[in-house]
This record gives sequence, C-alpha cells and structure tokens, in this order.
Amino acid sequence: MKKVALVTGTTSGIGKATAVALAELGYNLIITGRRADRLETFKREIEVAYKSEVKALCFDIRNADEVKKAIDGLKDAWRDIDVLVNNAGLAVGLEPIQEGLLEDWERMIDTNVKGLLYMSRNVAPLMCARGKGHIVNICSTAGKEVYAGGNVYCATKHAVDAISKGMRIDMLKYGIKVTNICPGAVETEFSLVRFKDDKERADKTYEGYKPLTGADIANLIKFAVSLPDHVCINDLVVTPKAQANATNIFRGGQK
Ligand code: NDP
Ligand code: 8X3
Repeated sequence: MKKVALVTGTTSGIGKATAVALAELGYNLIITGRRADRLETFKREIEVAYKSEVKALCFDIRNADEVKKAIDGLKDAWRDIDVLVNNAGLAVGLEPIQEGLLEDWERMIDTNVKGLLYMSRNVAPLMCARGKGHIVNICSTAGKEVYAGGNVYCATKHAVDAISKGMRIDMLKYGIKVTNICPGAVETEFSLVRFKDDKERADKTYEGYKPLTGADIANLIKFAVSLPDHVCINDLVVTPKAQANATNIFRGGQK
C-alpha cells in the first residue's frame, strides 16, 4: 500500500503544488478545499498524470463539525495518514489595527489558527495510534516578524509557529515529526485574496523581483518528508533571493 498524504487548501497555490510534488513521490493523496469544481478537476489531473489514488474532500476548514465529519468518514487505508500538510490559510486586508475590519480578523483567525487546530486534532490521534507520521505546518515569515498592517495575519502565523513547537513536544513520544515552514513572498492567489480581488494591487506585491512559486515550497516539503526517519527539519524560513526579511524586498533587480 502506498503512503497517504493529506494536504489542505489544494485548489490553488502552495497546496496544489504540494499535492503534485507528493504524487511525484508516489503518495496517495487526500486533497481538500472549498471549491468543489477545482478539487474534482485537480483530482482527475493527478489520477491521469500519476499512479496515485486521490480522495477529494470538500469542506470549510473553519467548521469543526465539517472537519470531524470529513476525517471520520475516511475508510480503511485512507485513515493511515503518513503526512498532513496544514496549508490552507489566508490574509485578508492590510489595514492598521485602528481601522481593521472584524470580519477580516475573524476569517484569518478562524482559518489560519482554528482550522489548523481542527485538522490537527482529528488527524494527530490517527498518527499517534500508529506511532508514526509527519505534520508540516505552513507558517510564514509573518510568523517570525511583524510589518505595518500585518497585525492580525502576523498574529495568526505567530500562533502557527507556537503551535508547531507545542505539537512537536506533545507528540515526541509517539515518533511524530513536525516541520514548520515559513515562506516569504510566494506568487499565488494569496494577494488577490488579501486585496479582495483587486488584481492590480495584488500584482504590485510581486513587481520588480522574482518571487517564490508554489513549486519552490512544494520542493522543500518533498525534501522534508523524504529524509530518513530519524531526521526532522523543525523550522525553515525561506524567501526569494531579493527578500531579506518581512519588510525588506529589493525591487530593482531582474525578474
Ligand atoms: P492561495 O490563496 O493560492 O491558496 C489558499 C488555499 O487555502 C486555497 O486552496 C483555499 O481553498 C484554501 N482555503 C482558504 N480558506 C479555506 C477554508 N476556509 N477552508 C478550506 N480551505 C481554505 O494562497 P497560498 O497558496 O499562497 O497560501 C497557502 C498557505 O501559505 C497559507 O496558509 C498562507 O498563509 C501561506 N503563506 C503564503 C505566502 C505567500 O506569499 N503566498 C507566504 C507565506 C505563507 P478554497 O478557497 O477552495 O477553500
Ligand atoms: C505571506 C507573506 O509577507 O504577505 O505570509 O506576510 S507576507
């Protein structure tokens, strides 16, 4: 039986690229997201291109009952999840705290923190029972530093950073690896979501330098999950060459 990887947020960006990378490694895949049409198309694409079996689970990660139902509904070998990639997440808005919108804050907290916790709470016991597993949490440079207008998004990613450290301690005795990956600027639908479909503003995020791609992050995940069993990458900060940290991007270079 092939190994099983569950990747959240595979309808776009880093999650989609990660699912492809893990299919290349020979994993059977559980892919998730809210956009059912994209999930079904992607499922067929992977099944045709690779020899992987794919289960598509369409649910909103913010809903604890939906998450539980999705994982409880897995049968037989699909429950033997070897790798969980907690990727689904988003930034909404870039307003200073005194002008922030409560609904934006709630979307970010509910998705990035509570959604990641709901997934982990349902999948981690399956891993502990088997005495093996690898959880990869997609954090951010925003989980290490803060920047103007980043306030609540940065807080959610600082929470992911702390949760990664905490779960690594909690599950040490079960042999579960936890890898926290902190990307800088990756060109995906992230900025389109953050700026609420304002494409011009979203595109400006990536102007004047070569950003990372979803595939760049997927390759690192592929590497992390391919290491010998006794080796664990705990924490990885990765940026484009043109980015020194959360606030310094050199935009005068070549694309
Ligand atoms: P995308 O917007 O391209 O992808 C986000 C994915 O998350 C989509 O598949 C989306 O699926 C899923 N998602 C969002 N909300 C929910 C929800 N409520 N329920 C289920 N799925 C959800 O962005 P990225 O690929 O860039 O983002 C992936 C992760 O990487 C996020 O956690 C983000 O914070 C992090 N990150 C991104 C960086 C960047 O510069 N792009 C840098 C550092 C970290 P659907 O809409 O179909 O539900
Ligand atoms: C995404 C990167 O710089 O927009 O996490 O916070 S940033």
